[in-house]
Amino acid sequence: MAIERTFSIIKPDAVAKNVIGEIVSRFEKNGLRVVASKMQQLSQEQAEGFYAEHKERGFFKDLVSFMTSGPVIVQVLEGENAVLKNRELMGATNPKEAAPGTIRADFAVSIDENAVHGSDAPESAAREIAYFFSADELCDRIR
Ligand code: RTP
Ligand code: MG
Repeated sequence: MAIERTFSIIKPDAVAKNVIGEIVSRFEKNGLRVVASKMQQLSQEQAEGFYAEHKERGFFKDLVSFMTSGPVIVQVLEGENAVLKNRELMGATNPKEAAPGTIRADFAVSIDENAVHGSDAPESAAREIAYFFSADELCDRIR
């Protein structure tokens, strides 16, 4: 399996809970490496653009409002099978359905405030990374 990159957000609820380090530690302990990272307050336009695929859904307005309610950590993670690995570590979208030991099971309270985002495919990862990071903010592969 080739080395792959994925895009991650530590959402406002997890930042407010002061568990950034605990979440990053799970990435690191499971073979994912942080290759870009920044804290950012998303604007309404940024959040709407990021979640554009959901704009017709009933939860869109609440989702945008939540994602702009406080600062987030946006990150690029690198490792073998990084997209799938990150989704496994995150657990199901609804924390009530998330497997024990996953990030959402341990840190999320509801489907609306569910601690983390992770790209769902290599194609969305590339698009999402480019949405938040310029080329000079991305480190080359770290050995
Ligand atoms: P994400 O994109 O944030 O990593 O989450 P996901 O792939 O597991 O879920 P997705 O279907 O892409 O939905 C994006 C985010 O919208 C919120 N959501 N709310 N109330 C609802 O029924 C509902 N469904 C989705 C969640 O915060 C979800 O993470
Ligand atoms: Mg998604």
